[in-house]
Amino acid sequence: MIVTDHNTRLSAEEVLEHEWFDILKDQSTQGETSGSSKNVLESLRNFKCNSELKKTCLHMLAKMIKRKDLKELKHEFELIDGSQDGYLSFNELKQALEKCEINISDSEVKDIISRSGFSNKNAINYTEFLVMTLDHSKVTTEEAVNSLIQNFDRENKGHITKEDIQNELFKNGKKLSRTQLREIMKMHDPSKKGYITYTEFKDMLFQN
Ligand SMILES: [Ca+2]
Repeated sequence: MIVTDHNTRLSAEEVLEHEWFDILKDQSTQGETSGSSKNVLESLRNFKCNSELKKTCLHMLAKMIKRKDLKELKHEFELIDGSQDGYLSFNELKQALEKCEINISDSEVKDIISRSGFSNKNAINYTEFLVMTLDHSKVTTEEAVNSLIQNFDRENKGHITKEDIQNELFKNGKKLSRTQLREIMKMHDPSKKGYITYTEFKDMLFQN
């Protein structure tokens, strides 16, 4: 194209046919043919969250993120979700891990799925995938956490009671048993005041 003589210069069509463009095309599709990124799969593998409250909060925070900021993770999810049904099944996950040469036993793959555990015990949905793979420090911004607190403390009491937690988790698809609720309070209200302060709530989200 930099040849000045128009008789010998390649036309735009000829340029597009040139092998140099084929190399570029190959590079741009390489990610797709080699499967999903190893670090995404490692994040799935390493995800642990013992608190049902924290897990639900991370779900709520993940839903607040703008779609355009999730392009890459959405693509990663689609690469693993071979059947394109919106769920990562045992087989799909195992296949993706094998493609990335991550050696993992069947029971560990099952364990990854059960740890995502929110809606479906046999597969991982997109929001669960986001919770497991997102950089939590980017999700738990001051602004997002304050807005989350407002969701829990709708009456603006200045703290969060177990009823607030029960109601909010229920709205987000999680029906807590009495034992689960007791465990949450035990974990996040260690001084047994009967409520969780904003500081305790933030500590829960900011700590790993
Ligand atoms: Ca699927």
